[in-house]
Amino acid sequence: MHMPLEDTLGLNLLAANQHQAEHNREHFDAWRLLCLNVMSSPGAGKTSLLERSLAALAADLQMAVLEGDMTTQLDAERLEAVGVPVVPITTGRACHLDAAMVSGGLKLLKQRLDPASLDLLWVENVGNLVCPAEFEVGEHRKVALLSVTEGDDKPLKYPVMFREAHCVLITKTDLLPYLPVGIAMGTSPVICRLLEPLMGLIRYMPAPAFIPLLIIYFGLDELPKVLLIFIGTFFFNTLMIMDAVKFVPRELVETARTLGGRTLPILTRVVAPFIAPEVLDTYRINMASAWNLVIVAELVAATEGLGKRISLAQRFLRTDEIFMGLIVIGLIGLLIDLGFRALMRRACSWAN
Ligand SMILES: Nc1nc2c(ncn2[C@@H]2O[C@H](COP(=O)(O)OP(=O)(O)OP(=O)(O)O)[C@@H](O)[C@H]2O)c(=O)[nH]1
Ligand SMILES: [Mg+2]
Repeated sequence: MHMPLEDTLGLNLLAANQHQAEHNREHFDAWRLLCLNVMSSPGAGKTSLLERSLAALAADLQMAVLEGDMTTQLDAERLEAVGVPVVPITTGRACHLDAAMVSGGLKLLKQRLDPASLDLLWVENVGNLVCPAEFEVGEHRKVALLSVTEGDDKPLKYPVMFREAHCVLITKTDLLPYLPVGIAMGTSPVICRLLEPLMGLIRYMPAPAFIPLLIIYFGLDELPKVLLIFIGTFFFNTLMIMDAVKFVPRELVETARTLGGRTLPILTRVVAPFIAPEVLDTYRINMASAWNLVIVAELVAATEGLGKRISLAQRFLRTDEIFMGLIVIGLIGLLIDLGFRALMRRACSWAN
């Protein structure tokens, strides 16, 4: 059910806030300063951005910060350490700064300096992707941060924030190389869209059609058969495993990362065990294709093997031998399948 803020809290609340925001804005304009409202989900890097920006701009601009936080003054202390005046605004239970709070912060700021001496006033809003977008504080520009670890679906899930923002900064891009490809594909439709068509294209090329090329390049030995099985199964397996990785709950990965897990241990101890049952099942299903491809290779070009025997039997119209060959092929396939099921039961007993 769609319940916009206006329906639940009433238009008056926003109207009163808007009125105060316009009032703040008049002050900002009178003081000829630029006010930026920096917003993001908790921990996306607002204070870090300010720490770096304040240090980099300090020589050219006079700046101050209104620092919104629900309970602590930790961020205010971090920014004070850069040598810029900071007024902490503790919002208590409110999940955003509103125009009245900013007006209160301005009064405290005025006790420390003349706002007309400022070029730039930063407002760090409370970490939240929803409420801060609804409440104007009189800012000239809204800046939204989105860190790569949050997932690229956030603009879809929190549209107001990203629609209202004049500028969106992608943060923590240094972490991108550490996101395993599979997880990146599972969480990022963009990366998925890049790789999936290539995989899909090769997957739809029938493996037996590669046999002439394999014979030309690698002869009639074992290697062309192994390569044929590889072509016929690798891409399908890869796509299935990617899908399995997509369903690894993000909370598991993020919890492991928060507890200090590095990429390789997370892959081997969180992702791998989670997808193991599905991967083994994919291998089991694909084993049938691999087995079929061995027989096809032997039918077309081999000096021995079950496929070769069937092909010889056809030449001499020995249908009984052909039936026998088919039954043996089926039985071997069934044994392999049962072997895989037994392996799954032992290796992933916890998943049953
Ligand atoms: N790797 C990496 N870590 C970052 C980056 N920016 C911030 N961090 C880290 O992310 C954590 C949160 O950063 P903050 O700057 O405190 O985030 P915030 O948005 O101010 O958080 P709240 O005020 O609590 O909403 C800190 O441990 C930072 O060191 C970045 O670009 N790369
Ligand atoms: Mg902060």
